[in-house]
Amino acid sequence: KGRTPLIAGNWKMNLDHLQAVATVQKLHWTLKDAGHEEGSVDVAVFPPFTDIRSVQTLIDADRIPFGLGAQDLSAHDSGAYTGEVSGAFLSKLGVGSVIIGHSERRAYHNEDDDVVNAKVKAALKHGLVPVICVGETAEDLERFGGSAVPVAQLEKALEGIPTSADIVVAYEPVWAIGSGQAATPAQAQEVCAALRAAISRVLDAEAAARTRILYGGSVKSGNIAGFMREPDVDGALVGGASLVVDEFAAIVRYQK
Ligand code: G2H
Repeated sequence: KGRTPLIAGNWKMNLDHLQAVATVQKLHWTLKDAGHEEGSVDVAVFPPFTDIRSVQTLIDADRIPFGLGAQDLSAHDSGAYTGEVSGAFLSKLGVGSVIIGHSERRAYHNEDDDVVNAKVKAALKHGLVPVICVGETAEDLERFGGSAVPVAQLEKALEGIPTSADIVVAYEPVWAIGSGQAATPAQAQEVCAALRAAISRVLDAEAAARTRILYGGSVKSGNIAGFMREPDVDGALVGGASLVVDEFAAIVRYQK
């Protein structure tokens, strides 16, 4: 594929800053002890905001080769937005990427495609790689098939961004999230290929070829290899299974 695989752990609202430090340390040593080759697969963790400073300090001190991301950011740079966190603050803390438009934010915080587009622009402005989440509900799947809704969401998310933008896309069918019922590799491939075609249309062919598209939704060590064999699936966004170090390490080592 020519794209380095990316295994990303979305911790959601789990693990306080002390648990976060212990988890990252344990993950690092578990991978090292297993002889995991650094650089063969990119690993990134997305802890809650309150953990970020502690995790960044640890990663820096121990030279741990993990990417560090946030789970959301404000569309604004600063100002009277109580409770919001600016991308400027995140990048100052050494954060490299940020999840945008996760279905839980769309469902519980009314984030629509316009908000997602504004947040993607804010992330890029502050040097953060947006991990743009798209996906259809069970009802969408029934009515429109798998690809239509995620493709429309992605087209809107990418509106007005430069073709050179460094982005990641995560395809997460809502019906597969936290449900234990993952998509099949063939279903994931079909939608990821449609998403890559959308990137080519909205940005350009070069952007489509270099952008990593992840599958997310009940990924575990037992099903990761099947997804990774698909030509347009470049990695995974892992929720529940990222909280269990041995399980997440096994996902990172899916080639073994
Ligand atoms: C989908 C995924 C992580 P889980 O939300 O973004 O979670 O792996 O628990 O289905």
